[in-house]
Amino acid sequence: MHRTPTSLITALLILLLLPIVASAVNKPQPRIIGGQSTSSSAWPSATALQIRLPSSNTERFCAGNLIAPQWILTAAHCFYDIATNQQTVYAGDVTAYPGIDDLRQLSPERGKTVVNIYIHPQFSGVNSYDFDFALLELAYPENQPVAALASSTPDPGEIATVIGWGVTAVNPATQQPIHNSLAEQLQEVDVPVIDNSQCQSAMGSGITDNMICAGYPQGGKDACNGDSGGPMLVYRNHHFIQVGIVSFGIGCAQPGRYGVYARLTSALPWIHDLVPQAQIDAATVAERKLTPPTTNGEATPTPQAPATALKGDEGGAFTPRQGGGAFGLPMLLLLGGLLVWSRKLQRVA
Ligand code: 4AZ
Repeated sequence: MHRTPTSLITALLILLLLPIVASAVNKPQPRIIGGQSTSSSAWPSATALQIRLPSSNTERFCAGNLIAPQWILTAAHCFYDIATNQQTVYAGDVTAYPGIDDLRQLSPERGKTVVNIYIHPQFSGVNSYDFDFALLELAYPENQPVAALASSTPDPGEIATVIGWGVTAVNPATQQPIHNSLAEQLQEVDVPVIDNSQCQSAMGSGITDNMICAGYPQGGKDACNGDSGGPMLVYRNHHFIQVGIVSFGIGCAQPGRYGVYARLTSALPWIHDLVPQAQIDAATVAERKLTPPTTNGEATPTPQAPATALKGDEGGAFTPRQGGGAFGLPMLLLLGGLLVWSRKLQRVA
């Protein structure tokens, strides 16, 4: 009778166990503003924007989201000068990096040319941030998955996920953002949506119907400087869809203050006019994850198959937000089976 040597089975078991051990070691580390590292396989439409500020010849980073092959949705204030309240940044000053998650990988080959910046006609400027919407038109279409936009606004209490490369730490003494703590790896954070009248009590009467507030009364989780323009998303019908855009705040993650986001439903007619192919609540949306968020920010592993495979999905990896979730059970069953089998073989030998 043919026998499998025990050493071969041991080697096989080690090979199978390695990914489980590695995923435990590589668990995302919580940041001070309360987020965790994530990847472009989870958020394929996330876009980094490198913006040259012509007045000072310095740079600013914003985020954006690819909503059609040639269109990025972001915040209008990214292209404004705070001192003069004027648009000072134009298409030639912006390089877009769609589909990137690690800013250490910015390279000229990955940078995409922006040919037009459209600012929402009702944008009120950087003193009040009403209608903080901008659309960037790329020179060429991208073929990675695009995000869908929500046709309805999120409910107070609903958990929203926010992503970006902004500041990850605030100075505990001054509550000021620590500017050299910009993230290299894309970050995500889950925050509950706050009712607008409650937000006005905390943030003042400048909170308009075209804004959404989110955060915890005790602070600790928030978007911050550099996250501007990035998407706020909610999980509906097995997909994440965009409901807002990171806009402004009073400091970051402070108790009694909330992060403020541009409310996407206020801009849908304008977006539809410029980008008729933008997906609204689309079943084909490619922005998806294996696990929906829960109120404490931890994952509940409920794997979902993509509704439709899209161009660019071939061979794509969809990672669970925490290591091991979807991988665990089948692998444990397989390992158990192998152990029983190897014991049997040893007894026979
Ligand atoms: C900013 O300046 C910024 N805490 C974005 C979001 C928040 C604060 C500042 C919200 O990009």
